Amino acid sequence: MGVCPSARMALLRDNFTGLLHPWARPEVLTCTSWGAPIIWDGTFDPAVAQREALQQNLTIALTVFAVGRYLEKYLARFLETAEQHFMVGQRVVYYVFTERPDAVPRVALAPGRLLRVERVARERRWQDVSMQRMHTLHEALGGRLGREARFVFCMDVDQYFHGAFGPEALAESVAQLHSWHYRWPRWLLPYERDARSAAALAPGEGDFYYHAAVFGGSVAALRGLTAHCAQGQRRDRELGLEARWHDESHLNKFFWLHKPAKVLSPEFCWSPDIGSRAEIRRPRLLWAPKEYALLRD
Ligand code: 2GW
Ligand code: MN
Repeated sequence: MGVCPSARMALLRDNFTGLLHPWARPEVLTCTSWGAPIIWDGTFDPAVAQREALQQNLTIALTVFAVGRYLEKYLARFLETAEQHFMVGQRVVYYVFTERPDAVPRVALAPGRLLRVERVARERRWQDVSMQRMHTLHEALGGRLGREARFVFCMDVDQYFHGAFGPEALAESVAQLHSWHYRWPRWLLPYERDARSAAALAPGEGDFYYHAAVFGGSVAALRGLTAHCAQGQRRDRELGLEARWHDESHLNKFFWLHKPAKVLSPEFCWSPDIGSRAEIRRPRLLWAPKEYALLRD
């Protein structure tokens, strides 16, 4: 791809890039058509990103929902590996949303890191557990979470950290390339296509297919994102509709309308079922195995 001049300009305005070297990965796309960096291993210097972030004295929040069986099945490993890899050396506050605060595992936290547990109601349908997250996050961002954090990452719990996930990933708004879809032609991407849905993308629309398991940004940007998605979901429900991939469909619509300032390569959230690929050098999050029969009842 070589150097992308507009991306270089965007980088100068972005404090947490860690000196990007888009030319370090000539075999992959390292910059979007609107000039946002797509960060791949080797295109940034983690030490520089770390230093830049420390100078800003940031608090970075990580939100995760663990409702029903997902708590026992996934939460401990998610948090334990986050301690090893997520924003190590920065000030971090975890927000765990669950209907059973007492059952949250006690994970030893490094200095400068704390965990808050927020109680949420348990939805009846699993689709609602997933979709309700946007509304709950919106409220949280308007409250204590929004006051104490400068940047926030929102993640699925059914995954675990496997490599450093540091401040190079920070930006005003951050979207994650979906590991199953990043090589697909645009017309095949699983966007919502029913024009009646708030999440609908018409043929020819859509930049990438983003994975809702990881998104982030400033508090203000995420207030906008969560409001957009929650409202779209509510509107669809009133029409008796539900988007194809639930909250993920609405997220993809949002990022079509409001382009992310930074895009994470599939290395940041990789599915081991895909197997190894030359361009996936160092996965940072890995999808945990699913047992649908056990979990989706
Ligand atoms: C969700 C689906 C079926 C059965 C259970 C659940 C469930 C989800 C649950 O019982 N408890 C729970 O806490 N969750 C939370 O919702 C948890 O944080 C989980 O990671 C998240 C999304 O559900 P998940 O991970 O099962 O969905 P995926 O992996 O198929 O995720 C993609 O598609 C979803 C929408 O269908 C979301 O957009 C998600 O962000 C995407 O990664
Ligand atoms: Mn998931």
